[in-house]
Order: sequence, then C-alpha cells, then structure tokens
Amino acid sequence: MTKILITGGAGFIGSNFVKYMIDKYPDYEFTNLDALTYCGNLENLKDIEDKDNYAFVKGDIRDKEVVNKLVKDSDYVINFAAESHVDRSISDPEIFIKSNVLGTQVLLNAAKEYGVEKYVQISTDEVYGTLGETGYFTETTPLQPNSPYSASKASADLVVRAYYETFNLPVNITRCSNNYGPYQFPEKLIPLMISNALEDKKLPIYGDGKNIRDWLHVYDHCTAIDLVLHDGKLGEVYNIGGHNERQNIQIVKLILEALGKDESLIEFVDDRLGHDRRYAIDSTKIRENLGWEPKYTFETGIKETIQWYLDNPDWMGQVKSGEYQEYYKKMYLK
Ligand code: NAD
Ligand code: TDX
Repeated sequence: MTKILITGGAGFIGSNFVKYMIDKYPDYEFTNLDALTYCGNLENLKDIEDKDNYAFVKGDIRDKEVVNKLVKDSDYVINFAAESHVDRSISDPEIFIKSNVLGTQVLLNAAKEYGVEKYVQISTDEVYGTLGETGYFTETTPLQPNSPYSASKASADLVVRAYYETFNLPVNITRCSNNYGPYQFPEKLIPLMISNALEDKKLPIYGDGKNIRDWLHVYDHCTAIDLVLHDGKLGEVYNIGGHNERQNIQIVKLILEALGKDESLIEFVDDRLGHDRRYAIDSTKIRENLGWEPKYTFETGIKETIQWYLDNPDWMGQVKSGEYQEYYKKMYLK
C-alpha cells in the first residue's frame, strides 16, 4: 500500500489535490497534516473526510515530533504547507520565514532520517522575480525573489536542492503560476473580486492594473503534480503554467461582466510594495518530458470558477467570518 503524506492539504490547492488523488488512487493511503491557520479549512474536505484511506492530523510542519512520526510511516511527502499571501508577507514577514523555510527543513530532515521514495516541494514562479514585456521563466532562470513571501519560497527551494545534492534525498520541486478555481481564500485576486462584486463593494486594483499574471486552473496544477510525483526525474525542477497571461484589470472587468455588475465598482488604490510586473511560465519541460497538458482554457475555467462561488455562498460566508474581517479592514479600509 502506497502511503502519501500531504502537508497543507486543508488549503486551496492542497484540498483540491487531496480530493483529486483520493478519487484517482483508491488504493493509496493519504494523511493530511495541516496546522489550520486562517486559510486552512476542513470544510474544503467534507466530501472525503469519512474515506477509509484518508486521515487528517492537525499539526505544524515545524513540529519535529509530529512530523517525524508521520514521515516515518510514509512513502511520499508532498509539501503544500506555507504562508501563501504576498500582501501578508509585506505586513508581517516573520511567520513566512518560520513556516516556509524552517518548516520545509523539518520535513526534509525527517524524509532524510526515515527514507522516502520521493519528497515533492510545491513552489512558485514568484521565486524567479519579475519579467519585462517579453520572455518566460524557464527552470534555469536565476532566482531573484522580490517579496518576503517569494524570498521564503526561494529559500525553501534552495534547502530542498541542498538535501538532494548533499544527502541524495530523492526530491522534485514544482514551480507554478497563479492558480484559480474552487475553494480559494478570498484574499487572492479572483475570489476577492468575485466576493466584493457580489456585495457591490469596491474592487481595489493595485497601481495601474496592468500587472500580468499567468493563470493556471487548480485542476491542471493537480494533474501536473501527480505526473511529477510518479514520473519526475529525481533532483529536477518542473515549471507549470497555463499560457494564460492576463492583466489584472482584464480579469476584474471579465468578472464584473460575468456577474452583470458595473465597472464603476473598480477603484484604483496604492500599488503593492515591490509589485512584480509580469509573470509568464515556459512549461515546455513538463509538457515534453512528462506529457502534461492542461485541460482548461482560461475562458472555460474562469466561467466555471465564478459559477462555483455563486453556487457556494455558505462556504464564502464561513471563510469570511472571524479573522477575515480584521484583515479586510486593515488592508482596504484604511
Ligand atoms: P493556502 O494559503 O490556501 O493554504 C496553505 C495551507 O497550509 C493552509 O491549509 C494552512 O493551514 C497550511 N499551513 C500554513 N502554515 C503551516 C504550518 N506551519 N504547518 C502546517 N500547515 C500549515 O495556499 P495555497 O494557495 O493552497 O498554496 C499552497 C502551496 O502552493 C503553497 O506552498 C504556495 O506557496 C504554493 N503556490 C500557490 C500558488 C497560488 O496561486 N495559490 C501559486 C504557486 C505556488
Ligand atoms: O486586492 C488586490 N488587488 C490587486 O490588484 C489583490 C489581492 C491583488 N491585486 C493584484 C496583485 C497581483 O498583481 O492581483 C495580482 C494577483 O494577486 P494575488 O492574488 O495576491 O497573487 P500573487 O501576488 O500574484 O501571488 C499568487 O501567485 C503566486 C499566490 O498568492 C502565491 O501564493 C503564488 O505563489
């Protein structure tokens, strides 16, 4: 029986991945280790919580005792657990270094101590920094992170690399572009704009709104990680991107149109500090070497995603209670 430890599996991408894998591999055993921070949410996992081959453990990836015990009993470790929001890393960087860098090292050390078939680190295109109007990030683009968040992710990637080079730990690193889809916490661009538009609140666009992100549907991210887990060459990095570059303003206008709301809701606000201008991923390597193909076009994906948020007002209501209100006030109602 193949045993997989997934960390951060109660967050946006992790929960989509846990459900994708349980459905695809009923013969594998899955353990989800998550600290349930402000964005970890067991509601995301309701559909599978009673499955016999699934267990949830509430715990921190920095906690050696918990981690050692779980890794000892696992064949594979996939690390999604992280502080993931750039704006929060600007106002409070410390927890980003603690969770994203130290947490990764604790996991790696356990993997080295107890031996695993493979350790997969879920990283981000933001480690490469920012692009001008042309060009793409490849796996050999130098790391030039610009935010405390991306610096913490790049640091973690380097520790993963060091465990491969020094200890021969079997690893892969994946670096994907901006994900979107169901269950994304409404601090990130797409769910925040959908949520605000539905409540006729202002839609805050940083700077001139012309920053570009390359959007990847979370389902396509999950299929890519599955391929890397099973077929990725040890020690390699794989970029994952959707070839869906859009300016933020284009995304916001598209959401307003889909919801039948007026563009007067748009409000240009102060720019994010150190705001990266453009991300774009070259995913030739994973396409050619592992045969990955995304299923979604951005047009179908965003339509389906907007519909999901319309169909799940209770989920949105639940995640926006509590801490979210304080965060929103601090960020947008200064
Ligand atoms: P998320 O913030 O929705 O979820 C993160 C999860 O990790 C939460 O469930 C949280 O409770 C858990 N967590 C945080 N710190 C922890 C700790 N110390 N110990 C245990 N659990 C902890 O994030 P997401 O958007 O699902 O991102 C998942 C991973 O993918 C992250 O590593 C992120 O850097 C990476 N990533 C995300 C995107 C994106 O667009 N969302 C793009 C590229 C890479
Ligand atoms: O209110 C907003 N207004 C706005 O203009 C917010 C929340 C964002 N933006 C802009 C900033 C970015 O240019 O939208 C773009 C996307 O912002 P985020 O959703 O915060 O994502 P980003 O900063 O690009 O980072 C995301 O992709 C890479 C994830 O949060 C990271 O975890 C991932 O590594």
